[in-house]
Amino acid sequence: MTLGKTFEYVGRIMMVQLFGWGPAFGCHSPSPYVMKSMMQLDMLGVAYTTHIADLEEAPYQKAPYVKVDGKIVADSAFIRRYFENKLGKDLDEGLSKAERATAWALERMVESEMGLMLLHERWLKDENFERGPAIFFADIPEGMRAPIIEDVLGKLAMRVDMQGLSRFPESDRVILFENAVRALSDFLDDKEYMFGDRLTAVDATTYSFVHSCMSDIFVSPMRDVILGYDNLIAYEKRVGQCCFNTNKWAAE
Ligand SMILES: N[C@@H](CCC(=O)N[C@@H](CS)C(=O)NCC(=O)O)C(=O)O
Repeated sequence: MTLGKTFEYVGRIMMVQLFGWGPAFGCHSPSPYVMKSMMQLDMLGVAYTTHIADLEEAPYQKAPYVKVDGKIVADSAFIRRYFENKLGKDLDEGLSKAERATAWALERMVESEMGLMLLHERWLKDENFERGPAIFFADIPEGMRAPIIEDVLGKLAMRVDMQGLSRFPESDRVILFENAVRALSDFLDDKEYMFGDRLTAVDATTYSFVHSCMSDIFVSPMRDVILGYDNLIAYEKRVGQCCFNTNKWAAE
């Protein structure tokens, strides 16, 4: 889909293409990382077109990635960095050193703690896999589908097992998840955004993962945990209304 589709720097017009996936699983994207990059590109004033990711061309076999005049930049952290450098902008402008350190620690907590739980809940619970991720395999011919799914799920299960999360009983997984959610809620407190009345980089991460964990198409304790924190519910609604008020994947 074309959205103005260019941005200008030092007198040049550049084509920016963002690769990921559009609305799915009751979310603006099935991938919180794709949502994070969409939001950060918008915050930086970068216009882009959206395209379905081809994980074989993606340098790390992951989305999001962008193409800028054909050059690929991959990983949401590096996409942010690339455009901040290119445009001489700073998504954390106005934050002190201590606030920047806190922002980065919060971002990595959200991605590692909530991200792994999200992966566990969506992919490794059979019922949820059928409700969501199974769609990614729908185009594979039936005879080949089951072994491919088994291979993918085996690798994901190994990853979650190595980290240790799936070795805990569900009640303990929920305690860890809630620790992260409570930290976000306590930090947000009664502010509009994470660091006050202006969006900063970590809002893109926080919003995208909170929004993803609140999806009501999956059977998971994640949504119920978040529903216990009124300020996060209001934040999710507020940021969604301001930053995702159009479907940028409509033509895909
Ligand atoms: N560190 C990466 C994480 C991206 C990521 O994990 N993307 C997932 C979708 S949510 C993906 O593409 N997974 C495909 C795979 O690992 O095979 C980022 O920040 O962009």
